[in-house]
Amino acid sequence: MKPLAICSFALAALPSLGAPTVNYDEAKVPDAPLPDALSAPGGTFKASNALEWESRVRPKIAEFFESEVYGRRPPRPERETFEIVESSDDALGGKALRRQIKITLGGAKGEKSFIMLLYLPKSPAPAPVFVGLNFMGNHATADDPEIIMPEWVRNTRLGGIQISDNRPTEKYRGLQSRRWPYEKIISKGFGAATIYYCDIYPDLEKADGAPQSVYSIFKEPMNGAIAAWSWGLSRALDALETVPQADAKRAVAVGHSRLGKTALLAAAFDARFAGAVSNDSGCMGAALSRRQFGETVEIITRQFPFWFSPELRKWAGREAEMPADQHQMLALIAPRPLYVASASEDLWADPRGEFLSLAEASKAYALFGAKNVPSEADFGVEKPFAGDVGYHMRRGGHDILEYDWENFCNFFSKALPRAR
Ligand code: GTR
Repeated sequence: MKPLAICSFALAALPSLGAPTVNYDEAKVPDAPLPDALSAPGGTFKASNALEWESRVRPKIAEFFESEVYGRRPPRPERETFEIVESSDDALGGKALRRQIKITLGGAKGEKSFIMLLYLPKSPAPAPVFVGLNFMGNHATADDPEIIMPEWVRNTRLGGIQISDNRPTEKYRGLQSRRWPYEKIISKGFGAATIYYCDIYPDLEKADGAPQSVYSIFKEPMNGAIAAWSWGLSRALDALETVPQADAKRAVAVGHSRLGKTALLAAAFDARFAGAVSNDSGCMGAALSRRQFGETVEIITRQFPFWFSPELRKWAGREAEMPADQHQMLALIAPRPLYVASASEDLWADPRGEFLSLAEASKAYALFGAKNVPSEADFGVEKPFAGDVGYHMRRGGHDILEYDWENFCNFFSKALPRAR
């Protein structure tokens, strides 16, 4: 999609407002200095080593993002059960194991269940696993007749097929397989686990799906769809911990776009994730908010207020005053391996802002001894950087494709610790 088309779609979807201008001109990026990556919000204390970072800076940054940006993630549920409801040792043409695990979560006010689809390589040792949510139902991620469909889907249009009654359709089976190249992932020695994101929190896009979300099992009121989705990734990890052929200590949170924002939050707040991938996550994902390039706090909080803490709205148009920016969100993942991917035509997500954010976050990695971190010269189309953190900008538009996965696998093959 051309940037212009993305822009006019987004603006058309906005409620009537004095149309916000979307800036795609590098010369018009405000000259707003970034908060120091190693300083606590407010700039009172700067870490000069990893211990100071962990004890005096990191918790304050985490607190900022929970209270002002995403909302607080719910606690681990009181009751959790995992049931393998379908299994094959001969999936994907004999190359993989398939497990479908029903995850049931119980809280003070009820229960929620959904299914995690998992493919694993037939390897002698437990395999590292990419864990991500999907947009259209597990069955849309592969042309595999055994994949169980969700009970409810959001009304959407895909491959010319419109859903208007919230009922899943066989016609969606495999329609998003280009985004989930399982055979490639398996051939690289990784597993892949996925859950349909609306099973966790329905993304109604024009209204808040909170009443049907996982939040409904808790007594306490909660908000923020991204926080809920990221919490869902942690529940996927709980399930993975029960699968002997999966190495849950080497699980990498992955996601595209709004689900890339989600993957970052999951890894930032759940230290069990060994790493994270942000693909085209853009505004309130990897991209620096201060640049106000492409999507801004103003636009995203008008269009999707329920994705975030209600507090975020007050920073619309005041990005330069925000006590922390997204490079500090990325820094929360240090020293675990982090990969940020952009796409050259996806200006809405601000590729340069995503890259600069990663480069700044690398200062936190350096505190832990990282030496191979990106600099300005590493920003370019299809010249992947794979050091202590990773980055690439694929040629093309807003999507997650085999080229992206190939590079994620290459990076994490080296960056993840060896199996213990
Ligand atoms: C857009 C939103 C982006 C991104 C995207 C997506 O409408 O403005 O922040 O999250 O949706 O998830 O595809």
